[in-house]
Amino acid sequence: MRRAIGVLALAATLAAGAGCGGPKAMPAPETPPPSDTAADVMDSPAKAAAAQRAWAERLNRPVEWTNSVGMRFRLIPPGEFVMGADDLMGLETPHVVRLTRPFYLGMHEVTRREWEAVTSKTHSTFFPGEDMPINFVTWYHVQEFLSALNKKEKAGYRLPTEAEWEYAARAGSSSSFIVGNAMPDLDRVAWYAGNSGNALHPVGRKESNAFGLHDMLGNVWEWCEDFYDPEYYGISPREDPKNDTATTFRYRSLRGGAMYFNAYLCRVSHRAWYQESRSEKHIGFRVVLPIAVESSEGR
Ligand SMILES: [Ca+2]
Repeated sequence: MRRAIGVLALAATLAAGAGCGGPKAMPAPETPPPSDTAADVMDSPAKAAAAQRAWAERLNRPVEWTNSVGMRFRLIPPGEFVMGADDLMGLETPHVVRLTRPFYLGMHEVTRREWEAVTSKTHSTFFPGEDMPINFVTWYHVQEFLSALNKKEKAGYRLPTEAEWEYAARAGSSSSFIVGNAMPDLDRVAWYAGNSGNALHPVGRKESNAFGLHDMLGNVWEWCEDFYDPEYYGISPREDPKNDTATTFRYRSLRGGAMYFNAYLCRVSHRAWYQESRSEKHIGFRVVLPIAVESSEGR
């Protein structure tokens, strides 16, 4: 545990110094949530998987969808969950969050092949391989990728909010490592310091969660949309929280841990941060495609 805090403190110091359906376009304007939505309480993986199937049917959309550049997505149903956990530093205080809209989330971290297909540029050459997660990306690099992807598909792709990320990663689980709380459980779902050989690995080689998402824990740390504020969830709204207030050093939230880091930092509730203008070999991302919901589809 001492190492975990040390790594966290180092990160802060650095930042302070520093369906299987076929490809098709899916424009997705943001729309208000149905006013009578009664969110499912996602308190078990089985319930999460059932809600995913039910919402796919309700929306007449596939559970799994592939876009025009081959990026695969899983449908994430709206729902309510307990975000956070009791942790050593009091940064993860448990609180109830309700997400009111369904969305698609990348099944994998964005890969080098996908990055080059969207931007027509080579980026990082660290840990080469087409199926490796793209790395060494700043938050701004990610915005450039999203802009190019949105132009290509005439859609509204974006980063997940921190709440969306944790909700999707848990997929109904209350365990630290999604499939359990022990080290063998983390081994099943993540590349981390204990099994990665200090290297990135091709995406999708570890077990998925109940929503069908891979590598939410470990491999690359994943940028989120929110500015990082350690106290945000003490004042955040219950529904669809997102911190848009810039902090002094423009920290953005990072989630999931990475291949260089120990198990404590790869817990599903762990909150990390980094300056948006900085990049590292262990930082990448995955993307959200919002799904428009007609009011008649509400409950
Ligand atoms: Ca990851």
